[in-house]
Amino acid sequence: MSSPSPSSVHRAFVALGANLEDPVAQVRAAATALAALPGARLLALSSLYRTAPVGIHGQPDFINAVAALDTTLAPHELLAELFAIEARFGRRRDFHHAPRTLDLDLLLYDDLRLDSPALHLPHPRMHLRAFVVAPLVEIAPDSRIPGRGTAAAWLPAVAMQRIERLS
Ligand code: PH2
Ligand code: MG
Ligand code: MG
Repeated sequence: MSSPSPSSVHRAFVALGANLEDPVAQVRAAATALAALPGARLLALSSLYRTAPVGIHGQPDFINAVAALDTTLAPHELLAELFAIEARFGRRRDFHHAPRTLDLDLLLYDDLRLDSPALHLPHPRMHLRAFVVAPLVEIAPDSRIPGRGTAAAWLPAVAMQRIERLS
């Protein structure tokens, strides 16, 4: 079988997160930036969620959401575009888990499993984070995480994490 042509369309899911400088506005503007990406089409954006920081202490709550995209970009090309948007939003990488104006994480790319130095697919911790699983299930109730079953099956495992859907 031949490999897929580079211009074929792929389904990607991206996590959006911010906890600095009007995070609701940051996440809304980031969704607009995703919609404007050449080579990608924004299919769906979840509700915005206010979430307790996971794995870090003493930081403000986050605003999180998940976006679904159709894209002709290859995984590393899409990742580069996400980093470019983060940079435009003033993201600084002062230290691991530093508070951020905007974090864009590539969660899923079709059913691809990939481990390269810069990119791991599916995102290795996505199934353990209510701030990813809940918005993902909202926009794609049947979505599957390669190697981990359905996203919805992970909801009970993350039920103790504080998350509030904004109206
Ligand atoms: N991102 C992290 C670590 N912890 N917690 C919440 N609630 N939301 C995030 O986006 C988040 C986090 C690393 O990127
Ligand atoms: Mg992240
Ligand atoms: Mg990130």
